Amino acid sequence: MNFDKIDREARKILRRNDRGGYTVPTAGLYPYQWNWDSCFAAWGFSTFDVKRAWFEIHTLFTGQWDNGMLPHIIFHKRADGYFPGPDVWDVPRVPHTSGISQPPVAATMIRSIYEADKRYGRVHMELIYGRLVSWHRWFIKNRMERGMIAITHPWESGRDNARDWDKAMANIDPTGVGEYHRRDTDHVDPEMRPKKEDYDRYLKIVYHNRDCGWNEEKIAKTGLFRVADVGITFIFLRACRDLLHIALELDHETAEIEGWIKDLEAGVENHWNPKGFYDSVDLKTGEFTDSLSSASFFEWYSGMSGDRMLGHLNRILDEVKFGVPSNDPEDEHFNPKRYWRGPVWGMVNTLIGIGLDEQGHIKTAERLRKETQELIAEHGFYEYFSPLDGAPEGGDVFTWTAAIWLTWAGPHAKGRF
Ligand code: 2M8
Repeated sequence: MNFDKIDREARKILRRNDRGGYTVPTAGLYPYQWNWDSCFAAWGFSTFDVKRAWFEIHTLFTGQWDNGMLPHIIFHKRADGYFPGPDVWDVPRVPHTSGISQPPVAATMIRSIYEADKRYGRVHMELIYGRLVSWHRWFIKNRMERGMIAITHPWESGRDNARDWDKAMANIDPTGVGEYHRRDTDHVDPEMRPKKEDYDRYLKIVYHNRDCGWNEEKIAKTGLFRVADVGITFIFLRACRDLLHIALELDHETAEIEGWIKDLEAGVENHWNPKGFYDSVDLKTGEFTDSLSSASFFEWYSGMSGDRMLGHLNRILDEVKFGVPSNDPEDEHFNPKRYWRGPVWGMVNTLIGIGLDEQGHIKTAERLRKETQELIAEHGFYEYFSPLDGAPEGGDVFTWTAAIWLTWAGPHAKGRF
């Protein structure tokens, strides 16, 4: 295997998906700047072009709202081929954005980019710090419930059609969404994408929240979907720890962030499903979602050290050829092809693997890293892969897959933040 060639290919993909200051996840299927994809892109760039990495971050934050929210898509310039575009979201600001957020990996990635070159990064870190804090405050003010972080749309989780949302989605009546033309299935095999019944509900929630004027208080009272996402709680807890680290480094006040960390650490307990795993909670019904997804394995990445998910992780790794599937293979709805209901995602493995490594589970972390390396080296820089045979799925020439090759999965990667 010519790993140098694959390294070069990964760098080329980041350059190729660069639209002048921001990186698209992949041409065609996702032609705009996505929040967490962009953070992974910046982290990837930081391995060979730290200036470009910071540029990505600043461009992302041009989309930040006055209330601190960092949207999940920034529509810098009009592009064909994606639905729902800026007209559907109807957010009255420039650059146009969507009206919801995404997993807050930014503080963690930015810390790493800063550490790649502190001399160059110092002034950028100072500039971006306040913006990061205001995004974190937005989560605390609008989304924290019992120490867990709520999402108001499945797209905010980044795991769009995960099993976690099935019960909550079934409670939404999709009547009235009308006709629309999905563009994703023009690019990718429909078997690998969410179903129409999911899209109807995705749109119903967007229309409702848009009719609330994207007002978080109104959405909290009348919203159709409100689930405490175990993935976001873990990711946010980790991000708060990294934000604290940055605050100390820059000599800023830390009490507020320390308070958030304490509340989140307590909140993690509310994600513990007595059936024996970390789970999301439907805040409208108070019920656990009863689904064991890959997000439950962010336990270590979040900095919690209970090893409570270790048994399930070892079991699942033995049940599939390539870990970690986005859904438990023993679940009756497990589907190795359909998006977030079974396939393996390289960036998810990265977060899980880094957490495992940090907490001393070196062998398991290495196993996961090698499996991810093999997936990419054998099949290419795809969006996701089958956990059963590694078959490539979704979009090709994918930004975050290239980024994590350079930062974690590839043989020349540092393998940590
Ligand atoms: C997927 O989500 C978008 C909506 O945000 C979509 O399917 O249209 C998810 O995998 C999400 O996590 C990701 O950020 C995005 C772009 O890669 O695609």
